[in-house]
Amino acid sequence: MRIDAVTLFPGMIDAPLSESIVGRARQEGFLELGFSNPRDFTEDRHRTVDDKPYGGGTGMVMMAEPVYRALKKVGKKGSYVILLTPKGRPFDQKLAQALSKKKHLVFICGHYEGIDERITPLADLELSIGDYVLTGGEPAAVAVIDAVTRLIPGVLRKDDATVNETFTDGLLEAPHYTRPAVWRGKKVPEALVSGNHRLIAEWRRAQAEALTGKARPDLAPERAKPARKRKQILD
Ligand code: 6GU
Repeated sequence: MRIDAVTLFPGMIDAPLSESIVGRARQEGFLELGFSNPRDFTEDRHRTVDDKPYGGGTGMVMMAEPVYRALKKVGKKGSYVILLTPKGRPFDQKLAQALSKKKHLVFICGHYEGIDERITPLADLELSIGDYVLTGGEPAAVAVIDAVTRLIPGVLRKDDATVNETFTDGLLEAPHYTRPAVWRGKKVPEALVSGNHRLIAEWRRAQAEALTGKARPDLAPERAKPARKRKQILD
């Protein structure tokens, strides 16, 4: 897959995505990551990319033309263009899966108070990573690119590493343990050291349902809801 980011701060995306699994995916050619900087498409002496908002107010707004030119430079016919904004659709695992099947993604990262609204219609999707405000779209692009890249076939050494994980079946994952079997007096749960694969699978399923019902009842399937919540629905 190829991904391009339209950003004034390519280093905020390039550096974190040069480490660990995504860094390796780039080196091995599973992901080609490119950048297009609106500042490189300005023509004035100061390379101006932002201006005061019409109607007044605080902060600066990114000007449409440099962003437009930076986008034109990387956008092709089949590109899927994503505008990162806290006003966008909330990102989730389902969307990560859908995006991992695209050939070319282009992320437009706003900074300052945002981008001139006339850029919005150029995007196929407005996307947010949650209900809080970041200084710009760059950290959001990192999160989305990370979540998408690990779903590209071949990126994770064990293909089934994404089959049973958190959110894939709508549940949080069961807890994990590694050696030693007893650490500072705390034992690993009996089922996990039993060697009985059916028992282990049942234990993990039960843990996942209990944990989801407790920590995230909003995303829990009905069987994972705490008893009190289930009753409320019947009341
Ligand atoms: Cl995509 N951008 C900004 N600036 N803030 C955010 C966000 C995006 N998603 C959540 N908060």
